[in-house]
Amino acid sequence: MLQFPKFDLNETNVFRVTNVNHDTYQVVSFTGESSVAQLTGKLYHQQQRPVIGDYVAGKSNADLVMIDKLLPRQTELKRQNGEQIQMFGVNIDYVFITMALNEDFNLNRLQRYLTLAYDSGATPVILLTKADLVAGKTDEQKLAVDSVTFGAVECMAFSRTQFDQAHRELMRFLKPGKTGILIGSSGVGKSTLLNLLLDESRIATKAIRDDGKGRHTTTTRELHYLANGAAMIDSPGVRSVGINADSADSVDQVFKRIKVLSRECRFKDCQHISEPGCAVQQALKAGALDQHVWENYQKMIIEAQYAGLSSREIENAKLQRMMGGKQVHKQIWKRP
Ligand SMILES: Nc1nc2c(ncn2[C@@H]2O[C@H](COP(=O)(O)OP(=O)(O)OP(=O)(O)O)[C@@H](O)[C@H]2O)c(=O)[nH]1
Ligand SMILES: [Mg+2]
Ligand SMILES: [Zn+2]
Repeated sequence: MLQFPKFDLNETNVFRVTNVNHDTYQVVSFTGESSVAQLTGKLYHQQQRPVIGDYVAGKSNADLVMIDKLLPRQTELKRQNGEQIQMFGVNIDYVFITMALNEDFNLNRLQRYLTLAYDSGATPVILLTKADLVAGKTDEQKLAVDSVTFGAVECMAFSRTQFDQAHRELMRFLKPGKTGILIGSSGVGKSTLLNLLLDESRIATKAIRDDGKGRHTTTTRELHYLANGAAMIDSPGVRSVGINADSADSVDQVFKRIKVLSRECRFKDCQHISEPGCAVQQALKAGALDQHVWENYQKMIIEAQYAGLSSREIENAKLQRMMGGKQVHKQIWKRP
């Protein structure tokens, strides 16, 4: 039996949304049984749509649940992208901000995640992963985190070899009826942690790329119930936190030098990855362009491109980028 909040309804008519795919939903009843669900015509014509973590009222009809009402939300984890609002999930108690201690470690980004979490009404918890990759530096990095949070946010560091400890620490929060969400960059180990809590490898994880970047293995948000009746939402790696759609231009302003450099590239549509005659790569090798400036530039461009898109559009854009990336590589290999 799952512990749903009390609503003024027969509990057999209350469901929780665990997955959203266009107009089709996956819901779970308080008995833990999951079904496919759709909206009734009446609800469909209203503006609001259920999102992951929502409690809804509906009637079970054969194998299909017809949702006719959205029930009040306790918390909403969202961000504003220009005019659009992107929902990460609702009715969340704990936002597990997941950040790896290696290249991913970034206090500015952490601060933006903390703002999102506080705005949502949920409690943030900071999970620092991959401690094994930064041996000896962990304590120093934890102090740096405390300087941002004034010590007011629980922060714990794990590594692959300390999964028992990670499990124990996370279960302190994930009591029956509680809901958490894992957010953070791609490849920081969100799905790895959730698998640990589910005691089985239900969710795909993938080794990160040689350049230390994640591969965007998780592409949809999904709510999973643990054996004890707590819930955890796994989400795809977040590209940006709070960057405005019109910042694509200002990014170019800040890094004007790179634009100037890229005019010298042999190919007009050079991606500056491994194309021959790439002026950006040459400048990097020669030390004329700082590797950090370059990495920040790439990140910000990608973030700015995704800003203003809905979560579905972002996922599509990500997929296209990944496929596009592969094609670029193939073309290069084919060149004599
Ligand atoms: N060295 C090390 N590797 C880890 C640790 N935790 C996870 N990994 C590895 O990091 C890689 C990425 O992990 P995932 O769990 O797929 O990352 P994710 O955050 O879910 O990534 P997306 O789904 O792309 O957002 C996997 O190869 C994991 O085995 C850790 O503590 N130390
Ligand atoms: Mg994942
Ligand atoms: Zn180039």
